[in-house]
Amino acid sequence: MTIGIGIIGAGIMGADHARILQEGVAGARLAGVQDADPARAERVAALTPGAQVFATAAQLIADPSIDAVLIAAPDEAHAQLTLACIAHGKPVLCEKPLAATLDDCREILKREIAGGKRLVQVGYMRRFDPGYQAMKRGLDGGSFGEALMMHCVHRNAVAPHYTTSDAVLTNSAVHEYDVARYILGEDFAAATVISPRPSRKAINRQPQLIVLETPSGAVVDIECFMDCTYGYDVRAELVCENGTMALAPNPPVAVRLDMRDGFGLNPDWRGRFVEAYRDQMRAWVNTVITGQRSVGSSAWDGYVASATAEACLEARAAGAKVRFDVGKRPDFYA
Ligand code: ISE
Repeated sequence: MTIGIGIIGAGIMGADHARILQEGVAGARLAGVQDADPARAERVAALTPGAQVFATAAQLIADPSIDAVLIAAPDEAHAQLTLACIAHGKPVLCEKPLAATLDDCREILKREIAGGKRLVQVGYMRRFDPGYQAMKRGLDGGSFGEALMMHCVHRNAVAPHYTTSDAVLTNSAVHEYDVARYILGEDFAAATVISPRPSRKAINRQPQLIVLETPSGAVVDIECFMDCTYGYDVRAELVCENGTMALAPNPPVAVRLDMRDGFGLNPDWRGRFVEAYRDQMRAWVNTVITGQRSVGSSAWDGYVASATAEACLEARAAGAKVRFDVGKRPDFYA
C-alpha cells in the first residue's frame, strides 16, 4: 500500500519534507502541495512526478488522493488546519508548535478525543535524533542511576528579523521542553527565565536562560540564543547519579583544515537533524499505514510543550520562579 501525502506550506520546512519524500520513504509518495504562494507550491511539486498543486488547503485536505497531511504552514495556521484534518478523519503531522495559543491546543485535544481516533503527531523531531535516543535508552537502562540535571544549549546562527524574545521561548526552546520531558519521563512543574542583554547584531530580541524543574527534583537549564553567527549549535548533557551522557558533535567527523582542528557545524537545523527528520517521517508513515504508535509527539505532548512555553513567558514577566501544572494526561493519550 502506498499512501498519498499532502503538504500544506511550501516554505523552508515544507520543501525539506518534500525532499525527504522524494528521496524515498517506503509506503508513501508526495501527492499534493498547497501554499499561499502558488509559484512556491509549483516549484516544490514539480520535483515529484504526479504531485498535484492545490489552490486551497481545504481542497487538499478534502481530496481523496490525499491520505495524510503534513502541515508546514505558518504557526498561526496550525490549529485551524489540524482541526480540518481531524474533521476529515485524516492523519496529520503538524510542524511545531501544535498551535499558536493554549486555547487552540485544548480545542485540538477536545476534537481529537471526540473523534475517538489518534490522528495528530507534532513535529518535535528531536525525539528521533540518534543522540537523544541513546540518552533516553541509557537513562531507562538504569546503570546511570537517577537523572539530576540536564544542561542544554540551543543556538541559531541567524534568525529572521521579526523573531522576538517571546518566540525564543515559544518557538525555539519548545524543542528542549519536549525532548527533555521525553527523556526524563516527567512533566515540568516550575520555570524561571532570565534574559541577558541582546547582541548588538540583533537588538530586537534577547537570548533566554531557562531553568525548568520536575516534580521529582530534576533540573533542566536551557540557553537559547538566536544570533550566535558562527553556526547552528545544539548541545545537551544529562548528569546522572553514576555518570553523564552528552550529545556527540554533529557532523561526527573531526577535521583539520586552514590551521584549525575540530568539528564543523551545520548552518541550520535541517542538516543537524537530517536523520531525525527522515526517521520522523518514516515513523509517521508507518503509524498511518499500520496504526502502530511511534515515539512521536502526540497532540497531548504538543499541548504540554506549549503550556511549558506559556509558564516560561509568565516567569520572565514576573521575574520570579513560576509554579505550574499542565494537568493530568487523558487516558486517550496513554
Ligand atoms: C526553528 O523554527 C526550528 O524549529 C529549529 O529546529 C530550531 O532549532 C530553531 O531555533 C527554530 O527557529
